[in-house]
Amino acid sequence: MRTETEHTIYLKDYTPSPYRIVSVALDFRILAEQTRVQAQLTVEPRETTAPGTPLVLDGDELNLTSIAIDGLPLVLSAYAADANGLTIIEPPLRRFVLETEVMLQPEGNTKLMGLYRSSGTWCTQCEPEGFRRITYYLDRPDNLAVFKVRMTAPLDLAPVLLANGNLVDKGDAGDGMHYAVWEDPFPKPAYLFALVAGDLGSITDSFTTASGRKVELGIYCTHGKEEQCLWAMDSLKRSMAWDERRFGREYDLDIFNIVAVSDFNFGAMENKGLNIFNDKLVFAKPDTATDGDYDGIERVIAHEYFHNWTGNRITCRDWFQLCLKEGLTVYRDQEFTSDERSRAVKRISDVAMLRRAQFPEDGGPLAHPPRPDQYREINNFYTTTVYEKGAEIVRMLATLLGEAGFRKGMDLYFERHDGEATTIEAFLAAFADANGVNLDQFKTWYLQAGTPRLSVDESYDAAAQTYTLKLKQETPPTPGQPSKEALVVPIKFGLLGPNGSPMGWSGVSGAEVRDDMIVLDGPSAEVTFTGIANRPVPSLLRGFSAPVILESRASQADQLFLARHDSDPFNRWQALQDVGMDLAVAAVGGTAWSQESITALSQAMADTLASTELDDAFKALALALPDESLIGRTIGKDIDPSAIHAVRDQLLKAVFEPLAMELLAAYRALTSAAPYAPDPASTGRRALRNRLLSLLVASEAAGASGLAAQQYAQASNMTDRLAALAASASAGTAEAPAMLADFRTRFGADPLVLDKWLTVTAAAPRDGVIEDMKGILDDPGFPKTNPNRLRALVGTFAMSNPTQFARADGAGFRFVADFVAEVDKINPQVAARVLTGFRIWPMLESGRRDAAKAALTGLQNSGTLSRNTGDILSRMLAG
Ligand code: B3K
Ligand code: ZN
Repeated sequence: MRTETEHTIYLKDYTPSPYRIVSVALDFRILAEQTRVQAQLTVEPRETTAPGTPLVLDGDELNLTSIAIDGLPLVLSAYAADANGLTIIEPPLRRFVLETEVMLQPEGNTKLMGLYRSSGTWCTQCEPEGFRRITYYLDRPDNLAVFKVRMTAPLDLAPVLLANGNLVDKGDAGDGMHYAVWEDPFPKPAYLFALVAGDLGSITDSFTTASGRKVELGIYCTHGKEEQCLWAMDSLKRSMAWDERRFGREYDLDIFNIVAVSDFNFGAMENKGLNIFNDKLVFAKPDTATDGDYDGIERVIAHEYFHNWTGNRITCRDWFQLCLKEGLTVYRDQEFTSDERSRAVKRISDVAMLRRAQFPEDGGPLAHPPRPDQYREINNFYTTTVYEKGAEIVRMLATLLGEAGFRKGMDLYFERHDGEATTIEAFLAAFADANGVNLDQFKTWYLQAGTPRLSVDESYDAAAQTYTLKLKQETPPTPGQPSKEALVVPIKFGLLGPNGSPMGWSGVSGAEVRDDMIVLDGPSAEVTFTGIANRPVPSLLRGFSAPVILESRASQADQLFLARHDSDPFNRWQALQDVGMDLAVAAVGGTAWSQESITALSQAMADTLASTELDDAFKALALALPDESLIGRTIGKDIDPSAIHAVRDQLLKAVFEPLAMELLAAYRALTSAAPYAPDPASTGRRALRNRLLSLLVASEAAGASGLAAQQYAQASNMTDRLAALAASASAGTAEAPAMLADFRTRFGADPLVLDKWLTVTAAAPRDGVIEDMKGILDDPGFPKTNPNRLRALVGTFAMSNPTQFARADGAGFRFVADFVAEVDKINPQVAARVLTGFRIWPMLESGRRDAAKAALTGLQNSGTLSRNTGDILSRMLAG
């Protein structure tokens, strides 16, 4: 395999730069064909910098057209410049101003990093290393500088000119051109730089901070979409208020702008005062956006806003520390959603997501610690391990320290490090110092990859009235980390008495036990409770208090007891999942289920549905069986996705078909004529109703497929319409093809809704889906440069259609590998991300494993790959 320049960066090699850039003045002259960028960088050597130390600036696909220091042009021998960097051989050993000029072609920038054009709008993406595609710079997060930006552009093409900070000047520049000058008073790393120039509509609002400062808020978008930005604006204002209430953090500039663009490599970007968003995370109206979309918008608007303190005011010293800002900010956005909506439902959804996305990463060839210690391509480390496992680590910190202790730590972190670029060590030190505790062992969570397995054995001694839990933790080896250390695992728990009420104890020994939490900090522990009059049923790892795989040998009877009685809603949900999982795993292994165990699970599902104490959103999550990939991973090796698919289908039928009458009655009772609103109660009602529909369809209950077709046709909002379509397509009902065709015609003109059609198409487990996808991709009108379209189709296929992606004949693997080779030439980030879908390959049965390996090897031999794709591919094959 040939890849672009191969080089590995190590955390241990971190050194501060010998020079600092303290202020930046940028002048952009934007024209239809090209953009000229003039930069004035005020540079200072450090006190320790030796005379003659060169200044080495980063560049990427740049071409230098002029260069001067303190106004004097440099002679050729004084510097070395190429597309990938600029070296000033012997800079002055004092403060000086370096002036450079480069010419950019944003129009042809399909990588969507640096300055590019999306539907005519000029916009930027700089994190992590995109600023070097705009000008030569110290493109590393520990260089903080103040930025002043002047933009000149044609008035007709770009009446709106935005950058970070505050607008300080604007006016006419002659010849149909106009200009604007923006200044950001907060020193920032270059990855937070942003500008936007385009012909955009907007909505405006304002927010008054707790200390009484008025902030002007704006959301910019394609003309005509303004009213679709109202939910995003509402989410922004609630986020601003929440961060004041919960963390005492106020916004710090007079302006906060968001711009929605249609070509974007991921969700959104937290540039200081000028967030840029993938439009799918801004636009919402009831007939084109689902409850899931509304939820995603609220969450990501909050996430990017919260970065203003956790990421921007305090940033990362180097990219190894990425989870310092990402894990922490995900934790903050999770807490926001929990406070705004249902904490239990949020927790269950987040854990389901962690298991679906992060556990397979942590258990496969791409496993890495939340804080990695080496990388070849940093873009490949914006992973669910860094984000979601990173958030779990922060959550454990909060669990161990308690809410007040956690807040003290956060306050000290802000107080100590505001305005700095810092590290995980500094973050942990703030919590340790604020609470007088030692977090040295806790830090291992950041350094060690792999999902720990926590096994539990229990025994009850009736004579002695003691109850003992034997706990053991073990983390399996991961690439580059053959042996693992014991972690600090907070295990929230409760003991349930015979009638389901909490059971107390008179004494406890064997491990640190605080009220409702066992803190396991060694490889194993034996915890004995005394004064226990009856054998209790243990509820362990309540609220999923640590990101581990809990292996308990609980009987089905105990699990169903927990499903009925546990006061912890997470474990009530978990118990039902576990019962379904045990039955599915046994059946795949050839052990047929007993009618008794099926009846017991059906009855528990029926009771859950009928409960007056549980809410609709919770019921929607509880009335489900574990998904196919989770069943596969629980089996752990020699997986045959088709066999799992078949078993899960049978299990669904066995459990839910007997309940068809109840499901249908509940479905009917949940019908509402109220106009669409995205509030938690209405969202929960729709979620449950649509869950019932999908259970009826999947279990092939009489009349169910017609009911879905009817819901599809009569739906008054996208949530209900898409749910009916997805249920029909995934079950392959007779009505599904016509519904799909109708959806395509009805919404084909709206790209974000077209993505939903692409997703449903790509996720269908039926034969023929690969041919259909080829047809779609080969259509000359299909936009191969748009990440949303590509991810909706091929990303969905590789990540969420195990039966077809991992087909025994290898056609799914070959299709994705060919796609990656082609798209890698256009947009390496999209290609590399889709390729990660292969991470399941080592777990597959041997025939499929060989087919996957052949496809990966074929890709390896297909020609030059980008560093992004080459890095994923080599780790995939080595692991
Ligand atoms: N910080 C950005 C992600 C940048 C991804 C670069 N490949 C958005 C976020 O996490 O908030
Ligand atoms: Zn983030």
